Amino acid sequence: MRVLLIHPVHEEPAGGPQPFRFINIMPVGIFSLADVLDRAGHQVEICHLGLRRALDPDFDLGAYAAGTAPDLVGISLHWHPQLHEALSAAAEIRAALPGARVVLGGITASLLAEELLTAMAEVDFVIRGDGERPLLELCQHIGGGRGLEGCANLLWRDRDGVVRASPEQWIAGEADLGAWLRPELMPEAEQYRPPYYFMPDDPAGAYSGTDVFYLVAHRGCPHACDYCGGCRGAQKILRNGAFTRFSPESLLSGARQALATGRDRIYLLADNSVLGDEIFVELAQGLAGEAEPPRELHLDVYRLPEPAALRAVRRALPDSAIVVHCTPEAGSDAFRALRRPRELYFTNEDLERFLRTADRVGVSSVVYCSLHPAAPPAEIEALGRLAGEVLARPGRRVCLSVLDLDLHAPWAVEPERHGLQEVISGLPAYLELDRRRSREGTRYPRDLGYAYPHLREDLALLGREVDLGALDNHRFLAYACGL
Ligand code: B12
Ligand code: SF4
Repeated sequence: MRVLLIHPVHEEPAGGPQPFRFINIMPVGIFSLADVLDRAGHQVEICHLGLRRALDPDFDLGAYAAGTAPDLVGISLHWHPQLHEALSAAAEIRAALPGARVVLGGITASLLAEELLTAMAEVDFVIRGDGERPLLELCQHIGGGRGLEGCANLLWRDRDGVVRASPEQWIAGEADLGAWLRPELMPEAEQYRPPYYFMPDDPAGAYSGTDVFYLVAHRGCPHACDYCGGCRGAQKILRNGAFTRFSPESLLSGARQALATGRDRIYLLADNSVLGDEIFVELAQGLAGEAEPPRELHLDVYRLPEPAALRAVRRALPDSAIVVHCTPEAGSDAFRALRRPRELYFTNEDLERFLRTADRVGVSSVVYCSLHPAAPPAEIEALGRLAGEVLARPGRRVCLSVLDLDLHAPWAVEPERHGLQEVISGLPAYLELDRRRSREGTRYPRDLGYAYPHLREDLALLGREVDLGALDNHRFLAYACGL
């Protein structure tokens, strides 16, 4: 069977108020899906729609699909800013190739599955949660060898238009995973080295410019940070709350696959509050054995790691740049205690101690903060102060962002508890948010999905405290400049 897996990106048009491309990084699991299908004998191809269009401005998805004639088209809808493009892609496929079945997957598709199937005739199926075995079973169904009820994690419309869900919720274990990278299953893989955001002046060049390869040490999350749509509440729906850890060997094999294709900046995101700091040390020590270790190793930590772990990572890879990414979110200890769960909490003093250790050991750091919609002025000032203090020493960066309202995030589920008055919910509201953005650009205060009435004042305050030019969050700057 022929399967085409499509990754749509969010495009804010050139000439619009805030032209940029976003969601350029594919879900890390997409190669795993493709690999599992390939090993089962199916013909699979991954198509990164943004990259294809950047390489060939005349690329026509419908004509391409009609030419390659896939039996099944899988569209990744992991991040909600992909909604508009994902559904446009589904419509183009349906118009060009009415016989092909269209399945959506990823976090956003999973959380909006019933609504998507009810409202969108061009979507035949949604796979909720992990996709490896369910996609394989869906291929068997299309080939005539399996009933829909027998495909795990699947939702579909029956003849009367009623949405049905298969009874089995399947959760991937480590043994079920495919490869972290299969470049030969993606024709444009060589050029797939995308940055986070970029302006569309030179899309082809921008897509080829970054060699970061992402590894995630687990699936699932037991925590509940206020803004997070992948928190334990969402994980209950996605994976029945299961937490699956990947072994250091698996992560090392992913890193090796990336290094073998010249991607020499490895980024590991790991919940070290569950897995321990050893996960970072083990990867670094494993990479030390490589003929050409990575140029950079980025470690995205859930809680601040112990100094001994930092030193061990540094010792293992003396010639690589090591960058630790940590997330205090809030500027003050008191406000942080409201935003981050207890098990991930640390004080500003802890943070400063950690950053000084990192400075001493020769490890760079990136510190992430975000503006909370209901932050009182004192908290905004504290955030500015914290950013200023972090930036006072070389080798450190601050990433300051304004967050969208993500589906099933704690502050979307219980807005009042988080000081929010108006929040959007449901497919039509997210579609409208996404569509309006693509047409008009994002305009404060209401285009993030919730009311954020004080933003102008907040930004002015922040501008006084820190040099905005020193902050590296493209999107934040784009918003700020657009005011
Ligand atoms: C790791 C991570 C990242 C990493 C790596 C992401 C990646 N490449 O996958 C980095 C740091 C790059 C990242 C970036 C962002 N992230 Co993030 N990230 C996560 C995190 C913590 C874990 C994701 C994960 O482990 N997935 C599990 C992996 C192994 O599997 P998978 O890739 O999801 O794929 C499986 C299934 O989803 C499914 N599937 C996926 N696609 C498809 C397609 C088809 C057809 C099918 C059938 C199945 C299927 O099958 C796969 C295999 O089983 C989640 C929070 C959480 N706990 O879930 C947030 C999260 C996914 N991120 C989020 C956000 C908002 C972002 C950013 C937009 C942040 C920003 N403002 O910049 C960017 C987007 C960057 C981009 N795409 O260009 C949100 C998404 C909310 C939403 N509903 O839209 C989450 C939920 C956190 C939050 N803030 O709420 N992120
Ligand atoms: S932001 Fe918090 S809730 Fe979300 S994945 Fe990370 S630790 Fe889990």
